[in-house]
Amino acid sequence: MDYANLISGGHPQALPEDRPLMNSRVLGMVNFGPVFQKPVLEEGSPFLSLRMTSADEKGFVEQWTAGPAQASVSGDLVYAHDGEYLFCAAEIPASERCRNLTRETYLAAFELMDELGYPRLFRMWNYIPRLNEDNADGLEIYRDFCAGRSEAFELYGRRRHLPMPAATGIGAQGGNIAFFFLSCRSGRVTFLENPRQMPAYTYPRQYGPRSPSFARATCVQHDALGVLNLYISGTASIIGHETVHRSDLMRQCDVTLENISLLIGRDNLIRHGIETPADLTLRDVDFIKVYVRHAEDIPAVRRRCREAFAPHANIQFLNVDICRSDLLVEIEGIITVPLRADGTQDGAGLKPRWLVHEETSDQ
Ligand code: 3EB
Repeated sequence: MDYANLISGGHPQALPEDRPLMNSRVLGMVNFGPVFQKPVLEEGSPFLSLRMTSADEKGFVEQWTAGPAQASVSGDLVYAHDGEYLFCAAEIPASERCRNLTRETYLAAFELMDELGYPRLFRMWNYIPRLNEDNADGLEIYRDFCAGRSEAFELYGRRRHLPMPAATGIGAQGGNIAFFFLSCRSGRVTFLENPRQMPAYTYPRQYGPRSPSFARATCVQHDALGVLNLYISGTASIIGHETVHRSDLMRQCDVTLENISLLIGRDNLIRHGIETPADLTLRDVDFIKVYVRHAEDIPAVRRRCREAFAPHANIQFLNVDICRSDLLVEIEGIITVPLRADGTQDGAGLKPRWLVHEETSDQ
């Protein structure tokens, strides 16, 4: 795989829809770079390129690998699955109002999960250019997106119970709206809320016609594996349903980090029926993405995050808009917890690999 070419915006060809490829171990790849490209199959694996950096930064590639996977394209959906996990990426084509296409694309994705037999949706990422700008009706694009997404969950929920997954809904520096998600077949999936945050799907009307559809985290366990994975949603400086410390960057960082600590702390895990051998803290979080609204804030946020997280943790900082215009920073991550007393495990569960381009490595 020629990552340099991918990162710099090469033009991989989509494969014909009727020729699924077998035996790649790559479930999906997402480029966080300067060029948007809708999802395609690239060397037999789903590949989505997001415009999340400026032209002179080169970003990183997030790679999800699993068992031998089968990949295909269905309409706007590009996906791969390995018998336990499904990775699926989609673009939502540009329009004056995104509600309807968001609903339809989400519904198509839910149907795919069901048809292929991976109904346990546990993590979604949504990238929304011009997030805080108004659409043709004067409705903020993020709120318009939330309306379509919420309708999809509601409509689908009438047919089959579909709990809301951990998610990120974040800005992008260009391109179209795009998302990707992970679902599984047999893993035990638990959705977590934060004791000091109102569930986002019950936010009051003041934040838009329909609330955001996501849980604060998802725990995925495969009993035979000896590990569990905790996928932490984008987390911000929100207490109850209110933004706190409106124009204070460092305080917003602190509240965000506290929110994550409370979410993954022993009391909250026990409240959700999850037991881990040791207490989880910020030092256990990896694959951390820190979204920062103003580029000039990145050095200060980086310093604070480097103190809070473990020295070996993978962290990337991305300069994009955040879904409330008063939020300055948002943080997400993944935890892998060994469960057996003897420390043995038969795999690491599903976590990504990051292929980081030198220019933007965080050293
Ligand atoms: C919040 O807590 C901050 O719309 O999918 C965080 C994570 C946020 C996911 C989404 C939004 C989303 O409300 C924003």
